[in-house]
Amino acid sequence: MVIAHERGFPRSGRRLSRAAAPGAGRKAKAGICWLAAAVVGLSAAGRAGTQEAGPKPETVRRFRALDADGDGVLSARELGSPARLLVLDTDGDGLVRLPEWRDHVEGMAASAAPAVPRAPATREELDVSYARAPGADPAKLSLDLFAPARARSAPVMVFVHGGWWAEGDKRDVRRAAPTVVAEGWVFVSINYRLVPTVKPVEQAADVAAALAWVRANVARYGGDPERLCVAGYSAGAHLAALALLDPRHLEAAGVPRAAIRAMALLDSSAFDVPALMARNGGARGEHVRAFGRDPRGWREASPVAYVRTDRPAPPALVALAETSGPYVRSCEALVTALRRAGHHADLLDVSALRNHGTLIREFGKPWDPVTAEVIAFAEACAGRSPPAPPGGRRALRSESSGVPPALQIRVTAILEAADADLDGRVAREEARGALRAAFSELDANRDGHVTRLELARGLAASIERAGQ
Ligand SMILES: [Ca+2]
Ligand SMILES: [Ca+2]
Ligand SMILES: [Ca+2]
Repeated sequence: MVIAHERGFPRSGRRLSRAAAPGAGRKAKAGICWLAAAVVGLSAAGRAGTQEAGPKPETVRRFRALDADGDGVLSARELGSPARLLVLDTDGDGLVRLPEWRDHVEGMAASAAPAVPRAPATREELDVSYARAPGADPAKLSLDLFAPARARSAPVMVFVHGGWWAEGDKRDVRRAAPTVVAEGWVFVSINYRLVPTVKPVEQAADVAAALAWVRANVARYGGDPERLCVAGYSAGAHLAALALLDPRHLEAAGVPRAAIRAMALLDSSAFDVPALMARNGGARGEHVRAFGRDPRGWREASPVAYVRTDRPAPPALVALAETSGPYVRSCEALVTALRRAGHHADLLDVSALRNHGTLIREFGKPWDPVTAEVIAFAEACAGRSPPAPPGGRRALRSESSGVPPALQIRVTAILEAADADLDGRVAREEARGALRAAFSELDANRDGHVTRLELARGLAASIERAGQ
């Protein structure tokens, strides 16, 4: 069944829940007024005169320093870039007045709640059977597909859920669909048969079979069958790596290796199965249930065992959240093996922000920095943005990933005002005024659309350049 629909219901990005904590009395009330004033100012600065206190002297001094012709307003030329005008001109009249400037310089650090963007117009196809097996539950060999409503040759992200090889469902990551679709990607979440019905090696074969279905069918939904990226979490990261690195799986499914542009592997302790099982205290009951007690089976199910110099491997982003030994050793072992064999592998340490559970609980939320990293890596590997930098180890430390909450609100407001066809992005034809002037600067991958993440990154960069 195909459902094409426009989910264009507006959702307010301006929540005041943090300030409205119960029992905080008079102080909280003042806090609500202050936050409300700051937020209203961000969206409609012309009304910022409702704030009682005047701007700080330093705010006025900086404003006047930029106002070269002394007419009391800042033009795009005086600001130095159309992107800066876009951030500051909240009433859209093409000029920045003192209240708008004041809201920006005095309000950007406000701890506003993140803005929830509207879900993009999406074409969904749910519970599609991708393979059959004797005696198998058909629901376990099925997938859900979400495509931008008017996609054309869009790259495709295929997600493999987690759950100790024995639990979990493709619906677990459904919340990621609008976020990935808004960036112009087709998003596919797959099921696979579970332990104890099958073993991990057969689960990896299921993953490869799902990839074969996607390759054969995704063009019907506007996806590009030559640009698939595979992401997985926990057991799903292990299965994705096994399906892509043991060449027998893709061969048996008839999927050319070159069609797989990237793998994003989120926090698995099982990339090196023999090391996990042999180490005293490393393996848990769930590992024994999945991998058994026979060491020969461990090696066959171990992704690192298939990494070789003379065998291609997709560029890898390995995210490490859990700081316990087995996860650290597993993620480091895979990245080290891939790099030693001459393949691209990034280790992204997200442990300052996430643990194994919160990594997936937050994944796919609109401003989740881990999701933004996965999309940026996939974009680079799919050839839609500059190539990924040489493999290295990086740590994520900031929840807002360089996009302060107040800027998130501004990005959402700009997008929703300009996005006439509700696909979650601004096409060049949709852009007006300062957005039109800044379009080329903001459309980092030059695909004719400015997405939410492109807008957020571009505007954050323009603020950083201006030293505000
Ligand atoms: Ca203005
Ligand atoms: Ca649009
Ligand atoms: Ca773009």
